Amino acid sequence: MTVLTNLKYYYLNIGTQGRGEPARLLLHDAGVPFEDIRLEFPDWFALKHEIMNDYPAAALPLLKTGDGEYHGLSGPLMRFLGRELGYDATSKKEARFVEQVSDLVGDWYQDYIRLFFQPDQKDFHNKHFRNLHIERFERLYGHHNDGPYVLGSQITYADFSVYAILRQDRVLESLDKKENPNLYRFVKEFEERKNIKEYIASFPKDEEPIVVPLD
Ligand SMILES: N[C@@H](CCC(=O)N[C@@H](CS)C(=O)NCC(=O)O)C(=O)O
Repeated sequence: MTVLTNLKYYYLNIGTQGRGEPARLLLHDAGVPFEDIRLEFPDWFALKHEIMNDYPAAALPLLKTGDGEYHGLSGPLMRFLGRELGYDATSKKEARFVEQVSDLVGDWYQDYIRLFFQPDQKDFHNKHFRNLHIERFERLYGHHNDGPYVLGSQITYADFSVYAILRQDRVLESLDKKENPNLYRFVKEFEERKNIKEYIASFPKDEEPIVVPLD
């Protein structure tokens, strides 16, 4: 817990979109203050070259802790925060399950983020990938029947990532109680968490999808 002071959190300046949002959600839920640094691309490229020796993965999201350590990339970062802040599974078996959920969120982001570069692929994504991901997570959230979180009554770091990707791919807006009861229950409970409720109330009402021009 001691390293989680003077936190600097770096991600691209793209609102609540992209891989940066899960860690923000978790830090808000935990009530841990952090400097939320949102970079334009040129600023990121400058920083990237500055920190490459210490952080050769050199990609975002990135959390710099008060002890000078770099904690980068969404999966490992979320796991780190989970361990440090008490959002991790307690048994090895459950820890494996939570890691699997986290890994599958990464796949969903990978599919979705392609649309930042190829927005014309949206219909293809919706037809071939979006439903596959929704079905996967509906099943995962039904595995521990007591819910509402993916591990049952205990929230873990993966839940923050799942909420963020459901929002990113605009699943929240059309979530149907009958069709996806497990995800529905999760979202309802998650949004009622005190700090989360306050934080998401501050979200911009409508964010245009990100488009990154390729030359
Ligand atoms: N698997 C990594 C992907 C990391 C990644 O590609 N991040 C992008 C932003 S979402 C990035 O930093 N791009 C700029 C760069 O690599 O310089 C994760 O989940 O965090």
